Amino acid sequence: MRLKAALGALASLFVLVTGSASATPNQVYARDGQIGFQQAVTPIMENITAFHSMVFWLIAAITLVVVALLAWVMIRYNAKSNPTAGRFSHNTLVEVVWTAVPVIILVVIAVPSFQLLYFQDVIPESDFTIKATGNQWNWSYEYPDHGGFSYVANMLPEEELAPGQPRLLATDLPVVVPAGATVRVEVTASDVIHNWAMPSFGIKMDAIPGRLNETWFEVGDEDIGIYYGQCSELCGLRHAFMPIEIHVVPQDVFDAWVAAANEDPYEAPSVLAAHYDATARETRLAAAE
Ligand SMILES: [Cu+2]
Repeated sequence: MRLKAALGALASLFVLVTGSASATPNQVYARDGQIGFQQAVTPIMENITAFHSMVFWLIAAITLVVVALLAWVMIRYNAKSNPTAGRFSHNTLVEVVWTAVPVIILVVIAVPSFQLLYFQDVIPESDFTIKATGNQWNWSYEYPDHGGFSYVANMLPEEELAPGQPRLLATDLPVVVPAGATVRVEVTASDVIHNWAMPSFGIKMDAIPGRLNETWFEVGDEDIGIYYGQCSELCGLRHAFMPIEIHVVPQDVFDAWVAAANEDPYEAPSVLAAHYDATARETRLAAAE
């Protein structure tokens, strides 16, 4: 925690010294050398992270107990320190304990595990729906509640990346959603099985031809930014090159983007670029004052 605060202070110092805040909004993807999950920005991912931490400490405790028992047996009961072995073969109390304790531990894990499973599975009342279709090898998206426009999102080749855009993760046409909205996602595929996965949202949903899977997410105002995911089901030659890019933007930017997308979805990203430019200018002005 203290390290995090120190790093935060260092980052703001850097901004002060160089006089420029980052022109691009918060971008979330796995960094080199990163340990642990990506930043959790939905209730589902926050719950997954908490559940993971709980199980992690349980595993750590069990491992320590087993190592201690092994060490005790090896030191105390080896042939040298215990030349005459005991002749008993049962101990009812020990047997009851080593049966009951694992059962209790499993129940302790199962209860929150099922809670989490149902929390992910039951879609709350949503504000709108997005349909994601996996194709060999890109994703197409449809906004049925916003006029029904649709588009195909392809990975940006390395030579077309703008400064700051991550390699193998950025797409030419991102998914755009407003902050604070509960979004239902319908996931399917047109050819083979793909998987629509977004680590920060806690989503990993199979995209299966002829079948409609659904999932949901909600990202709050405090987590406006750009999130990256990848197809997570081995789907063929270019499986590694069909990433998912989601922009969580303020409602007014989303509305402007929807209006533009209804005209021509392939021109709509210019609305986002204009928004980011304006935000960057405001940040620069604020820094200069
Ligand atoms: Cu795929």
